[in-house]
Amino acid sequence: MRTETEQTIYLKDYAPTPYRVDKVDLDVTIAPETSRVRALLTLSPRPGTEPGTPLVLDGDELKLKSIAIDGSPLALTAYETTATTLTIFEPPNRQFVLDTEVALEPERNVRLMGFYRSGGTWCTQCEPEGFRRITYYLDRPDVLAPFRVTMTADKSIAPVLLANGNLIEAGDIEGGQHYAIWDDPFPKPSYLFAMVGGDLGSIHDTFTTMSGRKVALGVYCTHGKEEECRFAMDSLKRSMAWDERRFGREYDLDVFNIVAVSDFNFGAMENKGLNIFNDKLVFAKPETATDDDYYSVERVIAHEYFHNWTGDRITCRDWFQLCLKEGLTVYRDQEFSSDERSRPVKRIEDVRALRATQFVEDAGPLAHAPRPDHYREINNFYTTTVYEKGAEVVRMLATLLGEAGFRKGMDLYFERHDGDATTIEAFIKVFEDANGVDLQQFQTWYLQAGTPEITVRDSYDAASQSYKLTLSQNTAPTPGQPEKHPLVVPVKFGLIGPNGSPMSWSSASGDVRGDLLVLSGESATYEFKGVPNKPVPSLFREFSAPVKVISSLTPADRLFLARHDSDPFNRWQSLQDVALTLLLEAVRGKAWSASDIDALAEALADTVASPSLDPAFKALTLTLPNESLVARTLGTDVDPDRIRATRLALLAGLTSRLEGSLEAAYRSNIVTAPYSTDTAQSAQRSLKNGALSLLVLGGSSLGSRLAREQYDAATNMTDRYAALAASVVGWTSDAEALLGNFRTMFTADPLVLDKWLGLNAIIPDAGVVKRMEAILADPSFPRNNPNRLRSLVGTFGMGNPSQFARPDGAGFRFVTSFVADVDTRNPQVAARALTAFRVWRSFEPNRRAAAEAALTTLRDAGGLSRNTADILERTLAG
Ligand code: 0A1
Ligand code: ZN
Repeated sequence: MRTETEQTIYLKDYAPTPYRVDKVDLDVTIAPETSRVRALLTLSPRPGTEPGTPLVLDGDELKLKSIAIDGSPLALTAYETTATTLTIFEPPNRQFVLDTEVALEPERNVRLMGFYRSGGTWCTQCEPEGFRRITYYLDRPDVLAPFRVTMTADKSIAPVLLANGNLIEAGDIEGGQHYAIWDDPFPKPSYLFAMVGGDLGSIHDTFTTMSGRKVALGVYCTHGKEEECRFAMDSLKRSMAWDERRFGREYDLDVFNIVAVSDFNFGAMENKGLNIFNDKLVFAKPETATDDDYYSVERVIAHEYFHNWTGDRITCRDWFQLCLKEGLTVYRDQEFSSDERSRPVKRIEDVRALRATQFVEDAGPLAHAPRPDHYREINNFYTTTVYEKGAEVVRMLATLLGEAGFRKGMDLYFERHDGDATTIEAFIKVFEDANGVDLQQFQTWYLQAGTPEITVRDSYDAASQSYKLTLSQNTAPTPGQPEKHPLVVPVKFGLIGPNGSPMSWSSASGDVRGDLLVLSGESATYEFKGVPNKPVPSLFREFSAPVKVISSLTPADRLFLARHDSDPFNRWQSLQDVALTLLLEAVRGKAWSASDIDALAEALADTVASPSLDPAFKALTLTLPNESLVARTLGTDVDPDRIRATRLALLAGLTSRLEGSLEAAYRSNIVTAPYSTDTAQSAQRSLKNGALSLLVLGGSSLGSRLAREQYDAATNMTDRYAALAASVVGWTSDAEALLGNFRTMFTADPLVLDKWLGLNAIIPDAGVVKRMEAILADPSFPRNNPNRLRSLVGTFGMGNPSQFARPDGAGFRFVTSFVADVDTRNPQVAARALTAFRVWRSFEPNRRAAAEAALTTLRDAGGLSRNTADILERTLAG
């Protein structure tokens, strides 16, 4: 039985390695079944290393074939291998070359970490600890070295040989073999290493950087898919131009290649000069990809490209600092998407996703700080807290410092830390130094888990024309962090007068900086003088901080803001809050009055009819709080069936009042022009499909008829999928037949199969578990492909709350049995699927007991991977 202390790694224990790597020279022979990696590592003791200090390299499932130092083979007594290490007892006390050779079996590597084969393509995934599955190494992010890689393979099987950096030599050798030598002059940690060999198609283009250098760009894929890579290539070029414009960042190598592979544990990977992508984030054509798919391709291409500076040129000192590169890079990709498309729409979408994932994580047993201080399994920290909350923290920094101050800090970051493996503290310091401010308290955002709750109180005194706002903050305890400190909370705000216009004031007291209130203590009062009437406050405009707000606004105030606020985010938020309040009241047993529904319906109708609002914004307004949001807001005693019934009743009430406006919105947003991914066109589709979805879910027979017609007539996937999804979520009488038709129409396309699997998983019917069991039991089901597995089981756990949490426990057991099975092959996929249980304690007692029983059965069966055991133990304990 492993113990807590054996497993846990602490930030406070950080120390540099006693040896550094000066140079890496790899010679890789790729061949079916067994490949070989010979590594020549030039190593030196760091200053201060005692002579005779052992050198301990990481290794995982490696077969050592030979070992030598400076050309002399090592005696058996001079070294030792274990399952996870290679130790050289007494390395030379000067620079030396360690020469090892290992044999690998990439075809058998179904964990998809290290060197593996996807389809026919050999590829790698090294972040965070995959390089140790390729060769013995100091596999940690603060060991930086220049790499040179010679790859050799049979030219007929692998005509394409790619690695990081620039290609410096290539040629044929006898016996049908060929080789390529790639050299990466930028010192990098091993997690950024990549190589690819295979028979691939490709498209090529060039980008001329701001200093006039020409960069050769390539996107590689399965033969026949080349045309589907054009949008990815276009996104790459736009990303390169944006990073120059917005952050002054120029690309640094002569080539930038992207490879699409079908088996990949994540979205994509930022290996220096050779990004490897899950093919679902590269391929796009109108018949099989939705507008959302296109935007995901654009966003992830940008994200990985932006890592070249925030991740590769400046990397992390240790894995605790993961959000140094991830939070910052997500912030950068969010800004890119906002600049390329609609800023308010992007913000609303991001906030919705943050609340649906990160707020849930933060409220449950897996809560952790953006920069945690200990972990058992680093793979379990590629979380929404590290990524999305990490981005929110960077966004708050930008809000507090202003655009120019933020840019000054970023410039200093690139100047001061280029080539470093660094920390959150160093990141904060550049903003302090560039702006002459103290950000020590702000840094707490990185160290503290949990979502702060901000309570708002206000009062108006007509006699003195004074308006007072009092804000107080509280963060509930999270696992391992019982005590919380006050945070620096930037509150973008405005005051709105009775006629709906912005109100000004003659003087303000408290920490008011233009349109920003700053809350730093537990509570603060801001007083505005010279305010002629009682205003309605619009707080947290643009969602200026990742907090929950308990406000003093009445439903009438909210409806007023929904009409008059100049901030689109808060207009959207206000109607969501009105709807959420109604849902919560009804779930708690309070009946609605017809006038409550009338008022919400009227506000929605006005929004939809407004000539000045963006159709995509209108579509988001029509998307009312989902079942999970209601459950999360309730927090305890959750009965998902009751929530679902209540929500459907509200939608029915609204739809019966809105049928005319929804039909008008539907008909007036039909796009007749040829399909394009252009923002205006996709906005129209989103409004049309949002109206359709509300009609169907609200039980309108017009809705289901339109859905069926749209499905049949669709010429693009956005419309076809929207019609199908509405029918499935509303479980209309057509749904089953449409699902069958969809399956046959796209049998040959695995990425469309994922859509079908995802829809099967969200069927709101008691038959869903049996149906999924049958799908998984089909011998032709690709049981090792992460996309397929996640589309079915991941979607079920996160997207079908009433069936996942069935009172009989069958939904819970379906997921735990799946986890037990997949864990033996791909622990990362298994561990992630298990995180669906992060909400288990919020259920009412029966369901809670059923969830606990499923989890304890999984634990008692034993034999779990470290990944899955870590999630399981934390989930049960928290
Ligand atoms: N750095 C990547 C994320 C990533 C992490 C682990 C992976 O392998 C299991 C793959 C990718 C990113 O932020 O996109
Ligand atoms: Zn990233």
